[in-house]
Amino acid sequence: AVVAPGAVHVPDWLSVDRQRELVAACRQWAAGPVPMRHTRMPNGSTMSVQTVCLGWHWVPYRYSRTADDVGGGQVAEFPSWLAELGRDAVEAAYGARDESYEPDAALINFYDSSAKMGMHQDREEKSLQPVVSLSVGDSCLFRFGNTESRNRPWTDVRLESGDLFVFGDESRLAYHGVMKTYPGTADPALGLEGRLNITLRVTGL
Ligand code: MD5
Ligand code: FE
Repeated sequence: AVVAPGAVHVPDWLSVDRQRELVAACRQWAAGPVPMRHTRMPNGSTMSVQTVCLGWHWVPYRYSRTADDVGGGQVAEFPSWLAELGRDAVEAAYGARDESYEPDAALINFYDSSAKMGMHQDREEKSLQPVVSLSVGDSCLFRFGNTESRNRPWTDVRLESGDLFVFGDESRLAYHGVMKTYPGTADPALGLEGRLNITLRVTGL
């Protein structure tokens, strides 16, 4: 479904086997070299979501190669199979393959039953290439807003395990957030309590 120009929701895109593989990969990434953690905001608060990054480490509001907020370790490399999955995702959403799409950063977000993410834009990337978003585990209420402000109008979309969302073109700089998750809605076969979201980005750095 096209939610807005360049914003395409593809429900049930990942097979359960693929989702299980992603859960296993996220478990490994969460263990290090940089551990998954609650990102600290400039005002001293911490995000309710827990995050681990590949390729480039994100802290508000920049990317770095080392995780200076958690010991300065080297960020894990961005695997080539994940870039290939990103090209498959862009093709599924837009109907055309772009071999030049080369994501170089991934943010893996983990939502426990009370985690959410306020309305924000993703503007640290110097490239306006599309962002690929993959959801695994509990469903959530995702709010897709506009490019002007974090206020209305917005479209609420329930994202379920296996769903793909691609944000490009005019939607790349739209405000968006995760209002809540629906605890206990994950397929028991995933062995995951909570929600994982994997975003693939082109930093342009
Ligand atoms: C999530 N993650 O479910 C969301 C979904 C984040 C984040 O927002 O920054 O880690 S990704 C949705 C997204 C990404 C980039 C652009 C746009 C939406 N957009 O233009 O709407 O954890
Ligand atoms: Fe975002």
